Amino acid sequence: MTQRISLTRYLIEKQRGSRDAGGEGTIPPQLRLLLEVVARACKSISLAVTKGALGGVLGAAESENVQGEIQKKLDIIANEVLIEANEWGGHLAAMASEEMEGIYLVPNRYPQGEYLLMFDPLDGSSNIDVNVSIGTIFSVMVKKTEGPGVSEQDFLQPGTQQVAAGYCVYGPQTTLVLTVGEGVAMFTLDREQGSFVLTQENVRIPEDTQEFAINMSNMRHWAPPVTRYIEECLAGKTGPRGKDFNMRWIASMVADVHRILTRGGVFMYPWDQREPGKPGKLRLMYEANPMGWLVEQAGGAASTGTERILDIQPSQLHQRVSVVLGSKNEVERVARYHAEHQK
Ligand code: P6P
Repeated sequence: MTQRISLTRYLIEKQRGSRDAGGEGTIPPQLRLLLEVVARACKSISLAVTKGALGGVLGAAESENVQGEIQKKLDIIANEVLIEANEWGGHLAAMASEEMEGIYLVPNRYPQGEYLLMFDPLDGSSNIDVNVSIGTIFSVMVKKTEGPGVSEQDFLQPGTQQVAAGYCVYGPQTTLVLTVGEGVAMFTLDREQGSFVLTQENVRIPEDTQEFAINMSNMRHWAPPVTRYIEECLAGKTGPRGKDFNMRWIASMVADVHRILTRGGVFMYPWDQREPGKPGKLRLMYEANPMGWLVEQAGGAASTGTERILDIQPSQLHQRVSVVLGSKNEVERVARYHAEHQK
């Protein structure tokens, strides 16, 4: 029987090889602790999600988040689980969440560390009450400024500055997907043992695909390059692409990205003219950046259509961005169509 490698062993072996220990690895002890704590929080969230109606956790809370979206009870529960799990460990300087307006400073009663943790505690909330996969997305950076103070400015670093990123998808399996800059690994939760077990390493996204993910109901609002790309996919074998395409849209970014990491594809939530002042619907810091890095680490690409997502210099914590990510050759084609249109 092949030996089972737990998340803990995976992280310790990376830490052992870390630069701190004279190795080439990339997981200093405090980062290993952070990732184990986040994984433990995801296990708790998975338990709450799995209970569904039996746990009295479905439905809307009586509140709105910073985005003006009605919060689901599970949104708030997941946010609280992540805050409570991480605030006392001494590894964090501060946290930021889709569900909170400002940053969350580590309380003075706890030691402060150097890491900045950003998360969407429960992405895909519209799917919670209809029992469709949802997930937690997280991104880790290092506070670069000296001294004890932490501000929102400390979080506003390009996605290239991430030191770890991942998500946990709560679906038929609960699977944690993680990168620390050395490729992408997947860990499946063994509920009997209560531990995440390594089930895939060196995840690779095929450079070509015949599957696209976009919310087609927005078609009349898209910019011309997006319309051109999708219409060519729909034209199939007899069209310019010379092959048929399939479509998927789960309306849960974590589930759509997990499918793309597993079998390829292209995911698009582009700018559209419904709210022309907004660059897109998805958030840069805790959705597009972590997912973009994971996809790049698996050999894919992540673009706004006109620039690499990870190169964007953020100006606001909750800023939105247009997202095209997945199979490299498809993302490059969409970017080419944008460039041709601009000419
Ligand atoms: P729409 C979920 O609310 C989310 O932020 C992403 O997870 C998902 O990809 C997208 O919005 C779905 O948006 O407009 O299709 O409901």
